[in-house]
Amino acid sequence: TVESLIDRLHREADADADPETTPDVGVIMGSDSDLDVMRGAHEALDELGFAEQTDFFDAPEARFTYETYVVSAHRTPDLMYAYGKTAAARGLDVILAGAGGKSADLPNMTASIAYPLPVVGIPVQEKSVDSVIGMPTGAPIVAVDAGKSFNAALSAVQMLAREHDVLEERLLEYHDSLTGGVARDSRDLHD
Ligand code: RP5
Repeated sequence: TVESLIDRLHREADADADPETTPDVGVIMGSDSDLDVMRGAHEALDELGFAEQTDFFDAPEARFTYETYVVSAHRTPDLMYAYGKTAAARGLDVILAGAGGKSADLPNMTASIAYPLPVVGIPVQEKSVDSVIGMPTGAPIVAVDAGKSFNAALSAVQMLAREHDVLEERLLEYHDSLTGGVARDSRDLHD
């Protein structure tokens, strides 16, 4: 039930767990129908060596991990509030939040609730863009264009990389792999 999920989040926040073992990135979305778009965030995180952590108290081998939750601003507002409020105490460093529809309120509400933890918002559809990015002055959100969850995850890793040199190296390697691809495409055009 939603109540038991909320209780669990609070227990995890109160556990004072070793930050090395807690998820670093929280991936949340308004509905499981957003998963197709949000999978891009998983792909980027996987690409950069993150592992999915399904049990808060049982970290996988990988040093950097992410967790995934479906949290609806409108169907489960109490869960959204609990997730945002406990995020920092649960050891998260950044949240990726995606939602669709014209009332895509999960990213912007979570950004306000979790402040000052950074939230990167992903409009799942074109019509969700205004809802995600339209924040009042003083209530910030970082946001990407519709559907760009892969880039949202890269932005999140850029934030973490200020603290972790190894992530900076992985981001540079990833960038090199792209430039290599462009160079190859260009060469192929001229062959
Ligand atoms: C939003 O409403 C969700 O983020 C989703 O994109 C959209 C539709 O949700 P479902 O009706 O498919 O569950 O809150």
